[in-house]
Amino acid sequence: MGIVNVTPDSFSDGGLNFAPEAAVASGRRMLAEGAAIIDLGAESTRPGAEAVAVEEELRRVVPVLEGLVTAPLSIDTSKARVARRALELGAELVNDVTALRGDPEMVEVVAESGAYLCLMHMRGEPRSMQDDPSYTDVVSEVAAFLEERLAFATSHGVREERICLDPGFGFGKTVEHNLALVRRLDVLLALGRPVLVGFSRKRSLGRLLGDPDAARGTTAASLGAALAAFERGAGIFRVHDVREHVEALAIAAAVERGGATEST
Ligand code: HH2
Repeated sequence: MGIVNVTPDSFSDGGLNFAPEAAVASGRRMLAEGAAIIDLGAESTRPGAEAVAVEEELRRVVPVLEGLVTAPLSIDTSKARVARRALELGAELVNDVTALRGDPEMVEVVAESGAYLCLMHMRGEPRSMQDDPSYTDVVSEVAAFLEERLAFATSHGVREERICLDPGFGFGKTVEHNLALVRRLDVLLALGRPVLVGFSRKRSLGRLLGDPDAARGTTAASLGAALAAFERGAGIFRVHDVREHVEALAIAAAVERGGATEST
C-alpha cells in the first residue's frame, strides 16, 4: 500500500503531494513500482496535528481521486462524508484511524457500499496521543480493542472478510510499545483477519537508531521493521518507499516459499 498524503503538513511527505498533479503522479509511480493499492489521505494524523474541516479534506482529495480513477484506491479518513465521496469515485477501501469511532455515520457508509475496511488502534487523539502513553499490557489491550471494533463493524453489516486490522504504530505508543506489538503480532493475527502494518518512516525508527529527537525514520529502518513484521505474518504494508519495500518483501517471500529456480 503506497502512501500519498495530499497535505501540507504530514510528518514525512508533507507538501510533496499537496498539489493534485503531484499527488496523481506519485500514485501512478507507486503503482508502476508494484503497489497493490494507493492510500490517499488529506488530513495529517502526526502527533500534534490539527483537525481539517470536511470541506477542506474534500477539496484536497477529490481531484486526486478523479486523477487516479482507474487505480485501486484506499481513502485514509475518519469522516463519513469524505469516505462516501471517495467510494463514489471508485475507492475500494476505507482506512479509518479511529476504527469507526470518529464519525457515527461511518459504519453505515462502509456497510452499505460493501467497501473493504481497515480498523486501526489509536490511544487518545492525534493532538495529544504521544503525551506519556501507558498500558498495563499493550499487546493484549490493543488486541482487545481491535476485537471489539471488529465485532462492532460486523454487527453493523460490514462483512468480516472485508476487514483488516492494524496495531497503529505511533498512535499513542512509545518505541517499546511499538516493538512489543511487532514482536507479538501473532496475538493480533489470532483475531482471524489480515494485519496491516504502518511503520514507514515513523519517528520511533529514528529514535531506535540513537537520535532521541528524530522526527522521522529512514527508508532502511522502515524496511527492517517491515521485514520483521512480515516474518511474523503481517500481510499489508503501508509505505512511502514502494519500490524498496516491494523488492525487500519479494526476497523475504521467496525465502519463505522456497523453490527458487535461479542459480545466481
Ligand atoms: N499512519 C499514518 C496515517 N494513517 N493508517 C493506518 N492504517 N496505519 C498507520 O500506521 C497510519 C495510517 C501516519 O503516517 P503518514 O500518513 O505518513 O503521516 P501523516 O499522518 O502525518 O499524514
